[in-house]
Amino acid sequence: MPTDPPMGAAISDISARAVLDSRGNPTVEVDCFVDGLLAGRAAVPSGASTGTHEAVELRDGGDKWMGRGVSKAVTNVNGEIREALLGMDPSKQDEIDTALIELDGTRNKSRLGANAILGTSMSCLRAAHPIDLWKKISASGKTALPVPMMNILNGGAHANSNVDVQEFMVIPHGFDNFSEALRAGVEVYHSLKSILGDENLLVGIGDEGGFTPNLPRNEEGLRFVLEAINKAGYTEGKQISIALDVAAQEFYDGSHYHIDGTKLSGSELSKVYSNWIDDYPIVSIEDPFGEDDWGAWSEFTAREGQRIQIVGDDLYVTNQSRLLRGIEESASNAILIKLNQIGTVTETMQVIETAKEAGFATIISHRSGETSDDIIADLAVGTHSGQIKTGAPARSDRTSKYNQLLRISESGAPYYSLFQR
Ligand code: 2PG
Ligand code: MG
Repeated sequence: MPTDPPMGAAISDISARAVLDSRGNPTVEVDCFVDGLLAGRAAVPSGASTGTHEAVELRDGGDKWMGRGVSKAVTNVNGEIREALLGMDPSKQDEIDTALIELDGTRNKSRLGANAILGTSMSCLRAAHPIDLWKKISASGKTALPVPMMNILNGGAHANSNVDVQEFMVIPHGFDNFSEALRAGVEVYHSLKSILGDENLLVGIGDEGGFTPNLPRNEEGLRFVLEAINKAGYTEGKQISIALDVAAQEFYDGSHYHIDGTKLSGSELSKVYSNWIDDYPIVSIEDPFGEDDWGAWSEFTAREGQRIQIVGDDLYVTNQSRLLRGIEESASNAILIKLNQIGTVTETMQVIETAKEAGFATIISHRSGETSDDIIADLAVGTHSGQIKTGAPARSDRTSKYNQLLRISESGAPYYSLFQR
């Protein structure tokens, strides 16, 4: 059984390669060796509906891999980054990440690539704590298994359908422990499959494992998910509720939102959301507006922030200065956390801390392009974040995170209490 490296241990090698992600694109995987032994390995995820303010994912361009190769990022890890980190103490995550940020020298990690930097940062974190990572990263000593947000109907950039809303999720919040909540969410997934099958709408699954029907209107997605909750034998609102990730930037032209074949202002779109909240058990909406439409966010949060969780993803891109603006302007009451939006473990932890201090809810999230790397499960528990968003219970790139949470749940870590009514 591996243990944490002894005091005074040193990084003896860093080595990267390209592996495949869940969409068949190359991504960076990094190995961190301590005192001659492989101690930590990590792979970097990749988004499709990325925010323009995210740290830069370095891709090769050109013809190979449709331009999506990562050989430059791999070379950066195996060359400059390795050189800078050799001999460092793997348990000094902040020193490692500071060295990476300084070596890159740009504001958005565009020189070495946020994929090269994050793969290294995560591999060092794992090397420092090969077992029970979730326990070791808890700064406050507080840990909690998160409530899952399970994306069972995929639209937007993750599906080949006419649905504008990117993610229709279920949150099984009315259960006493993680495994019961997960089971309930899985049962709803299967009941949605049978409902869509009966309607001849079962055409396959999207990038995050949810079903991808064509629907006459986005609201139909809400109707189907509600029906699936009931068909599985659960009470909506009390046991299981609905969360949306609208990813509205994807249908925003800079002044209007193109949804359901109509063209709406931010204010008009916010009324659509309010009607949906009136009619369906919605408890959370992510990215209801574009990434720079700050006014629409603040107006909506002022009106609905007491009723539901309003989550900034493309708005904040796990970036401290954008989050501080959001806190200042009351643009939302929650933040989505993605390691690769900012590019190091330390900066991610700082953003989580800042969000919590401001009373924001925090949700640790996967990307639509994933690998079987399950580090976000440990991150969610160890930071006491409360919620994790990691797709449908389908395909190993999504279930690896749920399965790691099941393993952690055996240790008796407490379960987060969310939206208990
Ligand atoms: C999102 C994510 C993950 P992507 O918008 O929240 O679900 O999608 O990784 O494509 O940005
Ligand atoms: Mg999102």
